[in-house]
Amino acid sequence: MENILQAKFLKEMCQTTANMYRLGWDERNGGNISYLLDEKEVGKYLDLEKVIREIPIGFEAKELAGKIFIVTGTGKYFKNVESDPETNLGIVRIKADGKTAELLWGYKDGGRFTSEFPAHMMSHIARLKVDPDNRVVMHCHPTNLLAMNFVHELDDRSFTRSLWQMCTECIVVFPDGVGVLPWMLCGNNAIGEATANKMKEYRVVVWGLHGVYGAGKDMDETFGLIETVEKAAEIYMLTAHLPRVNTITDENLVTIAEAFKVNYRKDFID
Ligand code: 2HA
Ligand code: ZN
Repeated sequence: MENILQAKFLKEMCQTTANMYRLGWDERNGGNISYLLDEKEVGKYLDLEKVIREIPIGFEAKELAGKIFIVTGTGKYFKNVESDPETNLGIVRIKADGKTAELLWGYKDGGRFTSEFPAHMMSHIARLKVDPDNRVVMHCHPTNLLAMNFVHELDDRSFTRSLWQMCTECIVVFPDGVGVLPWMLCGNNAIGEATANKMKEYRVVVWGLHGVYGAGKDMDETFGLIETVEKAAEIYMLTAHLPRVNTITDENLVTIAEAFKVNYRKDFID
């Protein structure tokens, strides 16, 4: 067996959580990441027959039976993942019944996966139906995006338009737009179902007055997606209270979307 601390997926989890912490998106235990792994790849590092313990999931994730994820732990701080991955992360396999997860590695102090596991798993199910290459679901609390939630109406179309208008390349990075949920109680199946429902259409879902979910085919793409949304929100917050002299017009948006041949939400253009 090779040393799991050298595995690319483990290094990616460490680097990404450290980056997100550094950017101020994950204070205290804020945020969580789940990453769908390749069984053969995990098999290089772990005996897949050896289950440490079983953890109830709290809903039925039958569509994900047999799939293996590396997931941040509940109550754990992104700040600490890099220095102690085995306590702050876990590798779990969904059992055939869809109701239980088998712990293969990690959560060394007896911990378990993030309280947002239902939202993560339901989002994976929804995204895999749209894009079989989807691997990553990421949740965090980016500062400017959260600030924007307090001064902008929480509506998919108008929120997306405001973000697209803030940076020329936004419509290229998230042509599918941004879904927005109202404030909801977090950590339960209801917010998971609402998130997954938006994930049928969007790779970015704003949790009103809370944070954001992003999904993508790899860590860089998913991180870059949230980073771009947060950059746009930062420009919005830097300019919202000032007189607007110049603007990226709808005609500009269409011009760039067509030049880059992205399938943008035509119904979000005036
Ligand atoms: O796990 O961010 O939404 C901490 C959170 C919950
Ligand atoms: Zn959160």
